[in-house]
Amino acid sequence: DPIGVFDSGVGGLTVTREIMRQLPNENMVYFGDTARVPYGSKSKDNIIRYSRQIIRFLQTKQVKAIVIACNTASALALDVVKEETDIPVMGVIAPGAAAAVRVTRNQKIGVIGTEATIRSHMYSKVMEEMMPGVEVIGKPCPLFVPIVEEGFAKHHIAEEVIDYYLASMKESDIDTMILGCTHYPLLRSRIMKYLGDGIELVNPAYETAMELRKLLKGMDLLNEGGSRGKETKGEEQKGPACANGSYEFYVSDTADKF
Ligand code: DGN
Repeated sequence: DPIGVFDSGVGGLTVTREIMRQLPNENMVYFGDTARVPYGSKSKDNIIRYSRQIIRFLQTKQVKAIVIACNTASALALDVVKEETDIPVMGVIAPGAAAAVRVTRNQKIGVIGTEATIRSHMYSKVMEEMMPGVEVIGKPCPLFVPIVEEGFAKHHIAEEVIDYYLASMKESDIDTMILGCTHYPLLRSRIMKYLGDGIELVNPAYETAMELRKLLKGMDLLNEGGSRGKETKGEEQKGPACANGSYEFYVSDTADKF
C-alpha cells in the first residue's frame, strides 16, 4: 500500500523528494491543496477541516500511513486528526524539533515559518518538552513562499527579503535554525550564505523521511529491498530521486504550475 502525503500546495514536494530518496521502494499518493493555498494565513478551524477532508480522500487510495508535509497543518491540525484516524499520521514538526535539539550546543534555536506556524508556538512547545530550558526565537517569513513559487529563489530580491527577515536571527546568538516551512529548503543555500557558518540549518523534510522510515519499520510496514537514498538535506541535488516506487499526484485546482 502507498504512503499518503499532503500539503497546502506544491511545497510538500520537498518532503516527497526526501521520502523518495530515503524510502525508494515505497509508493506514494500526494495531494496538494492548490485551490486553498496558502494555509499560513488561515484559522486553525479551517486548517483542521481541510486536513480532515484530505485525509478522507487519501484513505480512499488505501494509504497505509499519512505524512502531513505542511508545517502549518502539522502545527495546527496534527494533534486533532491523529486521534481520529485509524492509520498512523505524522507531521513534520516533531522530527524537525528533534533534529534541532540534537544539533544545538548552546540551546538557542531559531524557527522560521508561516504566520500560523510561528503563532502556534508548536515548534517551541515540542522542543521545550525535549530540552527543558531551550531558548527558541520564532520569526514568520511569509514572503518566502511567493518568492519560491514565483521562481525568484535565485534572484537578488530573495537576498533582500532574507536580509529583511533574518537580520535579527543573524544578530542573535542562536546556533541552530529550523526551516519550518515546506518552501524554505529551496532557499537553503542563500539563507546559509547569509547567516554564515555559526548557524546550522535543520530541514524538517529530511528528518521527517528518516522518522517515517523508523515508524514504518517499527510497524512492519516498510518496503525494503533497495539501498537508502543519498543524503542531500536540501536543494543541492538535481534530477530525479532514483526511486522505484509508483507515484500519484492530485491537486484541488488546475495543475499547470504544479
Ligand atoms: N506548506 C506551507 C507550510 O509548510 O507551512 C507553506 C505554504 C502555505 O500554505 N503558506
